[in-house]
Amino acid sequence: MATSSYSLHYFNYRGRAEICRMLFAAANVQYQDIRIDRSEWSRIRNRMPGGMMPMLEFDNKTQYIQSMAITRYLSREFGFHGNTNMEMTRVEFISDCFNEIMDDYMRMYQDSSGAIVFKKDSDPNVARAKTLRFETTCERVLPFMEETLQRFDGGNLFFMGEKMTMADMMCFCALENPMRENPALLNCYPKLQALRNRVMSHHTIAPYLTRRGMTEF
Ligand SMILES: N[C@@H](CCC(=O)N[C@@H](CS)C(=O)NCC(=O)O)C(=O)O
Repeated sequence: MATSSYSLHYFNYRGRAEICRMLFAAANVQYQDIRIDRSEWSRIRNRMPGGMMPMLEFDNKTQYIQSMAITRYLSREFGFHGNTNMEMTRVEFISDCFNEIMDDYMRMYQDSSGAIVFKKDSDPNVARAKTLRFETTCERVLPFMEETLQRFDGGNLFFMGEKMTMADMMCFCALENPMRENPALLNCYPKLQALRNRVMSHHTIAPYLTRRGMTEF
């Protein structure tokens, strides 16, 4: 188990940082959850590696960015990854599939420079093109994920069987906002729907979901 002290830097949103917060909760590991106000961001951006967040800082010295790199790191540290190279590849391809949905969802709320503005583009053609891209990704990824889950012991457990991994938590996080916008999104994917319920009621995640503050994104 890691002995580092961690601070996670992101906006006051769930967004791309929520998977990391869930991993900390699932592992019961303390960290500083630093939430940057949008009004402070232009002042801080130049000091942030790569000018983006989330960023995970270790022991007040080492700083890493890229949400999925951080997610994989925490999953390996805390035991929410696979045990073998093959298992890890399964966990990662599933997580990356859900991250594609996350990427295309977030893109709908970014401006032309890539900055997150948390509203859809004012040009309806641009907004429509981004929405179409997001919907196309969902139509491609979700049936494949349903099938991937089902092929493993009938899909009535987690993606890796008895043990919850980052892949299951990504299924929960990446679909949180899309499902708030379209509650019927998983109607054709009962195994994924049930999996999300298993994540939500997991003994480490349920108390976290109750105590976390809900944000729009
Ligand atoms: N691929 C990166 C994307 C990171 C990213 O786009 N972060 C956004 C917030 S979700 C950001 O920091 N944007 C800077 C800005 O809005 O100016 C990751 O997964 O971490």
